[in-house]
This record gives sequence, C-alpha cells and structure tokens, in this order.
Amino acid sequence: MATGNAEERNNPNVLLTGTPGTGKTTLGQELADRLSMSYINVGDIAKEKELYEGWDDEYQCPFLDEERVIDELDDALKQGGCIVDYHSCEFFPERWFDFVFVLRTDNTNLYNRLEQRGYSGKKLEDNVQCEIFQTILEEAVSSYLPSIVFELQSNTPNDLESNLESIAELTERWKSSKR
Ligand code: DAT
Repeated sequence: MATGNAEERNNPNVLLTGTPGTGKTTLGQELADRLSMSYINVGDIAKEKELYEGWDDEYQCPFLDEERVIDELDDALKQGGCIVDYHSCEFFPERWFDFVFVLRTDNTNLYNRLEQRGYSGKKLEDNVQCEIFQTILEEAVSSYLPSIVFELQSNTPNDLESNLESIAELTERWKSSKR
C-alpha cells in the first residue's frame, strides 16, 4: 500500500507558506503553469468544502478543521506534483513535502498590500507583526527538516522571477535524482 513517502513519488510536492500577502498565490499559480504541477489553495478548498470547526471570536472567522483538510488532500499529495499554498504549515503531515518555501516581504510593502486587500485595524496589525516576528519561518523550521526549508524574498517582480527559477531548478534536480 502506498504510504505517500517521497520514495514513491516521481514528482515532488512543494509547500508555499508565509504571512498572508507575501505572494504565495501569485507564485504558486505561476509555478503550477510553468512546471505543469497542480496548484492547491488550502483556504479556497476549505471554503468550498466547508472544512471548518467552530468559530474564532477574536478574528471573526471559522477555525479550519485540520483533520478534514488532511483527509481531503491526502490522495493528491500521495500522487506528487502538488503546490500547496497556505499561511500556516505545522499541521500538515511532514511526509507530504519535499520542499517548503517561506515567502518573506518587507513590512511597509506587506502593510500596503494588506491594506489594499481591505485589511484594517487589528487584523492588519497582527499580520504585519506575524511577519516582523518571523512566526511562519519559525513554524516551518520547527516542523520540517531544515534542509528542505527555504526562505524566499518576495518584494518585487524580480524576486518573483528569481523565485520561479530557483524552485524550477530545485524541483528539476529532485526529479533527476529519482531517475
Ligand atoms: P498571498 O497568497 O500570500 O496572500 P498574493 O499572491 O495574493 O499573496 O499577493 C499579495 C499581493 O502582492 C498581490 O496584490 C500581488 C502582490 N505580489 C505578490 N508577489 C509579488 C512580488 N514578488 N512583487 C510585487 N508584488 C507582488
């Protein structure tokens, strides 16, 4: 029976994580196009399938039902070739991913992007603070092997291009090592 271990995949799985607004969706969709991989936006799938449990009074939004998210996505991840986009990373099974990229954006830049998205008040401040405190980077480093975690600057269109190239190169090398 397949366990979903990396040894059984011919295509790597990539996690794009980072504070909201750092550019995961932009990078993930472009990557999926260029590398013919499947783009999975966990937030969108949770919304579509209502994978929630309970209600967060502080942020006025539902809590993600992490177990159901894992059940929902496990088959796709076992196949390989997935790019998963989510602003948190510690609850995914470690075996799912061959690469974890943590996107990072300068504070002012992030503030402006989130403000444009309509964030304000506590939600805006908390997200910018999350980036200042490197919360997601620390979460990634403590949840996955340090050798598969990469920090990527995501401030400019040039950053986007160089991130696309770096990820394409890493995934190509991964595939060559399997042949
Ligand atoms: P996320 O999916 O992490 O929430 P996003 O992809 O929606 O972020 O991007 C947020 C905004 O920032 C959006 O307006 C596109 C812009 N953006 C993303 N990556 C960028 C980059 N490398 N340079 C400039 N703008 C970028």
